[in-house]
Amino acid sequence: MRKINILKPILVSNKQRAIENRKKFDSMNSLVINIIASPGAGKTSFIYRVVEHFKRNYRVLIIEGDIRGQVDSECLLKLKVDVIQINTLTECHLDAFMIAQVLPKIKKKYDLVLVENVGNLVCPAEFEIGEDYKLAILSTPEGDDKPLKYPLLFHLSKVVVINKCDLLPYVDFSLKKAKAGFKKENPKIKIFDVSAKTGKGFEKVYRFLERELKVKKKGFRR
Ligand SMILES: Nc1nc2c(ncn2[C@@H]2O[C@H](COP(=O)(O)OP(=O)(O)OP(=O)(O)O)[C@@H](O)[C@H]2O)c(=O)[nH]1
Ligand SMILES: [Mg+2]
Repeated sequence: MRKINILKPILVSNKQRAIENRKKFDSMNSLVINIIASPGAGKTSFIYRVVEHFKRNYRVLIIEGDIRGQVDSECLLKLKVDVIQINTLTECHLDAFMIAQVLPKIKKKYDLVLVENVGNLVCPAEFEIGEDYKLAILSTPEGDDKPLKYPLLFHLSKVVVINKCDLLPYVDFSLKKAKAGFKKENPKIKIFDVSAKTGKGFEKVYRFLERELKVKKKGFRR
């Protein structure tokens, strides 16, 4: 039996499309963040807090990726910002072609585009979508060994958010061990410890994103 390696060409053509998407977002000076985590880690809860904070002074768009349904979009629409839903149906990640399909729906210039990828620690890391960077979320009940077991995401992410820190007293999760794992994969990674439930730790996230938005507004590529 002959084995045909199709993953490489798929990733190459995806990368080409991601570059085109990126040009479009850059032309609008939109900061695009690809948010990746396991199912239930707190992507929507994180986005909710970030949008609630920034929507007063910045134009925000959320692109919501789910296999099916629009549960998260319905929740985020309460924030009265624009939300575009993508249902991937059989795919466990967003890809650059899916983002390209919704680009014509983007009629306004947005300062911040937050993309909630499909809940998965593996496949979304492999497919660029035209983002400025990836932001990974790991929640404490998932365990502190995840950077060692799913290294690609943490290797490629500029930022990692450790969520559900309010649960630290109840779960076996060492912040020190997790952070060492992230740094091993990516010595430059920026780490935030938060609780999207209580809001603890978000002031630092807001300050970081505020700086990022200002840089992007001046038209610098990252
Ligand atoms: N205790 C605690 N619960 C949290 C926190 N953040 C989110 N949750 C809860 O965790 C569950 C999942 O949160 P979501 O924000 O929906 O997670 P998600 O990653 O968007 O999930 P999917 O979109 O289904 O992959 C919800 O019940 C949240 O209320 C947190 O910081 N602490
Ligand atoms: Mg969600």
